[in-house]
Amino acid sequence: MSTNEASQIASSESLGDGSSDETLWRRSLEAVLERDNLDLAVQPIVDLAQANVVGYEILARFRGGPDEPPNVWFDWAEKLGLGARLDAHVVRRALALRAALPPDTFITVNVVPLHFYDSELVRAFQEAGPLDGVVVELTEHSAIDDYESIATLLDPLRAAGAKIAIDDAGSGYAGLQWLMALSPDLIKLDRALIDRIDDDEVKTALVEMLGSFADRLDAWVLAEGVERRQELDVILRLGVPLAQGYLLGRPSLELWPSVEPAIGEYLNFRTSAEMTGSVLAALIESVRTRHRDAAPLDERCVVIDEWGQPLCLDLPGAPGAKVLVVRPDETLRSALHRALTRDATTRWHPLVCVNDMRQVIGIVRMERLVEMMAKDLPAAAVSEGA
Ligand code: G
Ligand code: MN
Repeated sequence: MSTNEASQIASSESLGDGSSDETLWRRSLEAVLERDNLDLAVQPIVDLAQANVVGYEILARFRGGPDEPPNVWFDWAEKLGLGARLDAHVVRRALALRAALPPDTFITVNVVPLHFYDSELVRAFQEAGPLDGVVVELTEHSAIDDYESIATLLDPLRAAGAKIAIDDAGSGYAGLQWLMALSPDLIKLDRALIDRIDDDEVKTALVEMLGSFADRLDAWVLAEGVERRQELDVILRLGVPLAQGYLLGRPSLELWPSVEPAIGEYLNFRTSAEMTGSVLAALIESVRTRHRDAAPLDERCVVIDEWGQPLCLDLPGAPGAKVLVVRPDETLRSALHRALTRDATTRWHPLVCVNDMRQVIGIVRMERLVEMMAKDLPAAAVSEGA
């Protein structure tokens, strides 16, 4: 090596222009494409009303290269011009899983819509024959100028039986224009929209809006990234039919993962309460509990005895507050009446909902009760006051 070459290498390294990174990534991606250095993880998609798995998102997990998360691999593939080939490869592998798919379930596969301009990806779908039970998730990371022509490229897939989903809806690039051009069959609400939705009325309103938008398009809505029970409670209250996330089931290398048992049980309980026509049941939100001998928590919680029965309520600024107990089958009117006849200091405290054994199921907040009551008023009563 001449001193000139050596100094060039040294300077390119010190400038950090990434050319050595580039070589490493190119080699690793080629190993995926040529030697199939790839595992598929599968994450359950849950029908909340039935508490069962109706589909599975297929997710790529890369082997034997840089220890980076899958999105970094996909970004590098894009940067090196291998994006469409990588999508095609994962799609081929995913479609082959259909042979073992449990009855009456679907799979979803992720693709970048612009890659449909590449014949390699088109071929991966063409060669798979009928596409019933396949949902194609369109994942966009950059702006698209021509929505209509991409929609046209999807027609053959739809004709072969595939359904189309918009991934990460409500985030940066998956806007309303895209939704309108595509008329998707499924709208997957971005994780960011679900994260802490229980504390955020704006996110709640957005999910409600996307839900009614989906109704108009005759599409299903799916909440992604459900990690906490409180988030699940909100999407149940909003009537979102499908959900996915760590709470319901993590991506698994073992086929085919089922719903997290405790959550399945909880969903069954919620559904059976709703089947009996209980309005109150739909308003229940999860709450932390603590045994009376345990140290106070730094958030709202119900203090319970050894039977799981409520003793009092620790609220911010009001520890040890008296509880008002309700059953899921109590009428809205009765619960509201009993709540409002409490003394002024506790009148607006949440109610504690219990099961037949008087164990805590959750709480019902007063604002939800009032909101639901207002919805039940005849239109005349509402407009009269306006
Ligand atoms: O963009 P898309 O929604 O396809 O992203 C899927 C990724 O999200 C996968 O890598 C999966 O592991 C991850 N994921 C799935 N469920 C959850 C969740 O509940 N929380 C978080 N943070 N990530 C999740
Ligand atoms: Mn996805």
